[in-house]
Amino acid sequence: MNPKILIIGACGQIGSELTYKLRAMYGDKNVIASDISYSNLDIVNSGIFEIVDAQDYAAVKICVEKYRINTVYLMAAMLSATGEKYPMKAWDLNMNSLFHVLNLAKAKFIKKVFWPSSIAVFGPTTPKENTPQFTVMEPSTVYGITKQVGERWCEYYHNKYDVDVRSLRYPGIISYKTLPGGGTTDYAVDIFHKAITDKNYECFLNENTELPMMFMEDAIQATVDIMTAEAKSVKIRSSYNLSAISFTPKELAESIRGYIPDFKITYNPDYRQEIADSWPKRIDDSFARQDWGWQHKFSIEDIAKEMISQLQKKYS
Ligand code: AKB
Repeated sequence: MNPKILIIGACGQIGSELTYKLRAMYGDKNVIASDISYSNLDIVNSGIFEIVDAQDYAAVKICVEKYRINTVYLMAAMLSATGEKYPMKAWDLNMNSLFHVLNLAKAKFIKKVFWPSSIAVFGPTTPKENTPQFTVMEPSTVYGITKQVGERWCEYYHNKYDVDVRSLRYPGIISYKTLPGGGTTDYAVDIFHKAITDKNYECFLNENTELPMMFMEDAIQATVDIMTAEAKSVKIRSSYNLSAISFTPKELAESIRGYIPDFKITYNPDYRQEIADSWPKRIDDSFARQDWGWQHKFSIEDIAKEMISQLQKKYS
């Protein structure tokens, strides 16, 4: 099957980089970017772009039919921190959009779906070290609840209706092209911008909060790998644990000081601390490594080097 792809939520942090990567792989005409607004002009101007509200089933279906789409990457979501401010909006967006895409696949309008889950599916009662693939999952955020429920529905649609849906539990993703928005792990991107512009950063998590993180290039590679793997290799149809590195704000600040020696960090934890405290520190992703060959490339040192050199160019 030659992929004809629709990316929903293409203006966001991961959606935008996925758009560039998939266009490089499959050609501009075969990758349609869409979002609810023109919030990222680089993406809007980079190829075919459609305004699509992920919560509007008819709008998604019209776009799928117009371009004869066979593969959907559903990247639209409200993340953990914003979700706590708008619980019902987070529930509606995260669940309605998933059902629309799963139902389009059930009705055979599309053949393959990618839907991101998150480390937010885990909660305070989950083991925090080497969190297993199959373990206690009692998420304490609305975002985490939507991701956990979404995983159950993905597996259900796969088992009952033969829907080819594939999913990853993303950790915090670090990138320089598009800013993240509304997440608890966003500090790990903001810190680089502020290190370059102000040499100073006030962190909303405390210094020893260890969380799983990953460089964007690794996250995109994992997404491409799972989507191009043979169907029989993708044995888990809820969502795969996915891991690269883990660090604390203090450790990240130390890496940044390797390039910006006078960088200073202060700590002023807010409501996001409780969210971070409910998540694992390190994830065991051996199923992803065994089933479809996942391997990460970027260490914390690689990330600091790449982020600083790219952002120095951007701000110069
Ligand atoms: C968030 O912080 O909400 C996201 C996530 C870990 O899914 N980056």
